[in-house]
Parts: sequence; structure tokens; C-alpha cells
Amino acid sequence: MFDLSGHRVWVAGHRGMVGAAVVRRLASEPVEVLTADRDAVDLVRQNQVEDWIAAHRPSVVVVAAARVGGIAANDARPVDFLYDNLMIEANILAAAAKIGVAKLIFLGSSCIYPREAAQPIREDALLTGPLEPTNQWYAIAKIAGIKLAEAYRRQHGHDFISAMPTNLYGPGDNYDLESSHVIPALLRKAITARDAGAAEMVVWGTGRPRREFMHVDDLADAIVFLLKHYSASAHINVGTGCDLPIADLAAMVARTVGFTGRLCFDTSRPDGTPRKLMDSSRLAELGWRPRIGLQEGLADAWRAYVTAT
Ligand code: GFB
Repeated sequence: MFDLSGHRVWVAGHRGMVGAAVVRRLASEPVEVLTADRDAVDLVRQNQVEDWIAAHRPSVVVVAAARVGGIAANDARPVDFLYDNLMIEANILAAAAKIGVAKLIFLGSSCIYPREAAQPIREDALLTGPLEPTNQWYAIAKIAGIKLAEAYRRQHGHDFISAMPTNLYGPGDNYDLESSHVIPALLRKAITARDAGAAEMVVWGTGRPRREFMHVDDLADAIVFLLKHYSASAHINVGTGCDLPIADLAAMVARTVGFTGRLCFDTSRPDGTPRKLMDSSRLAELGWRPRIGLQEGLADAWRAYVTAT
């Protein structure tokens, strides 16, 4: 049990969907939350990260900062997804180790696992096979981050842990149709089609790939739980244990926002990984479970989108 009381917790990446959710969640913990604006520190620059950490001296770090995006953005901008993520994680972990923080949590992604991994995917499937090509750049950066956290624990004894969240959605998501993940894209498309009285809305790919989705507030709760209750070199999966085909997700989104037209599948767009359901039983054994079901979560994401636009 790690007692968070009185700690100065730096949430790196607090303007992103995950970081913002962690800041909201930490409001009910007896901690001081630290955040760094982009104009105060560019996380890709090592000297800026070192200077900021040395000046503000956090005692706990949540690495929620990352270059993220959906299937098209990953494929189109390999340098951004590989270089920026490598630099961000290496800079933060090294600077945190230098000042000797008491705890650090690094976040990966379910795309670190081999494309053809046996389902549900256990933590020990890491590095047992080739990656999905559409997101290999991001996956390789995240695998390096997991290994770096593990290396700091092994060589210098730092309490660095890594969590692998499944596909996320929720308030503060990116709704840009080319660079976003599937849920914000489908919400926006369904609302637009409904308002235009369109006969159909376009869904990328065949609709057959399956995905597991978690509301970002559940992830934020899991992060706080892991900070308090987990300390080991092995990374740990954070999922819901349920997945569904993209076609079913699109139908659910359409129902949620009241679009009654047809779904039209654009097979010129990539499907990506056929399935990536994670086995989250290690986290369940520690005593944590998600609370927000997909239907309830989609309604919340829809409300957040409408409020933001
Ligand atoms: O969420 P998404 O972009 O990322 O796509 P991945 C999930 C599935 O939804 C794919 C389909 O099969 C897409 O083809 N899809 C259908 C759509 N319609 C749309 C749409 O309008 N927009 C988008 N974006 N997808 C990402 C990785 O993979 O998952 C990242 O690229 C990261 O690296 C993230 O790991 C969690 O699940 O395929």
C-alpha cells in the first residue's frame, strides 16, 4: 500500500483526455496536483523537462503525456508517433529518477501486443510476435517506455510501474475526423448525419474488427488505485473484459444520438488489428473493476461533445 497523502503529484499531459481525467480524479485525494503548461515546458526537450522537474519537485508522477491518435493518424505520421513518444517518456522517466520521485506510473496501450496474440491478451504476450503495421510506430515507442520503467526499477530500485489501458473514450477526446479514434469520429458523424437528415453515415473498414472500450474516468480511477496498490516490474492490463464489433458500436452510437439512417462501410479504409481484447484478471484480482458501461459512457461522451461545441 502506497500512501498518496501529502504527495505532490505531477500529471504530465493534463490537457489531454487522460491527463484531464486523472486531474479530476485526484481532486478527491489528499494530494497537491502539479501541472505544466505547454509553453512552460516542451516535453520533447530534455533540458526543459529536467529544469521543470528540478524546480517543481513532484514526489509522484503520472505519465499521461503522449502523442496519440486513431488508426489514420498513426499510419500517416510515423515520426510523430515514434520520435515524440520516445522523447517524452525518456525525458520524464530520466528526470523523475534523477530527483528520486517516490512513485511513477507510465501508460502504454493495448496495441503493444502482437497482432495475432491469443485472446484475451495476457500481459506475458508482449514481444511474442509481429505488431499490427498501422500502429507499429506508437507500439514500439510504448514498448520502449515499459522497458525503460522496468529498467529503472531493476538498475536503480525506483518504484516505476506501467499500466496498459485498452481503447479509451470520454470527455476531452479529439473529434477531428481524420486523426481521432473511432468513438469520437462516429459520434460526430452520427450527429452531423442526423442534423442533415442524411440517408447514411460512413463507417471506416468492414465493421468486423472487434474493440474493447473503457471510459476515461474508469481509467483515471484505475491509475489512482494502481499508484496505491501496485508495485512490480511487470506491466498490468486495464480493460473492461468486453469487446464488440465496430459495426455494433456504430449502431449503438447511431441509436444514442438518434440517427436512424443506414450505416455504409468504406472498405478503402483500414480495419487495423482484427481483435485486441485484453485479459485484465490480474487487476481484478488486486480488487479493481470498471464502473461505467459502454451505453452509459457513450451518452456521457455525447453530452461532453455537445457541451464543447
Ligand atoms: O479507434 P481507431 O482509430 O484505432 O479505430 P485502433 C478502431 C476501428 O474503428 C478500426 C474503425 O477498425 C477503424 O477502421 N473505424 C470505423 C473508424 N469508422 C471509423 C472512423 O470514422 N474513425 C476511426 N478512427 N476509426 C489505435 C492505434 O488503433 O488504437 C493507436 O492506432 C492506439 O496506436 C489506439 O493504440 C488505442 O484501435 O485501430
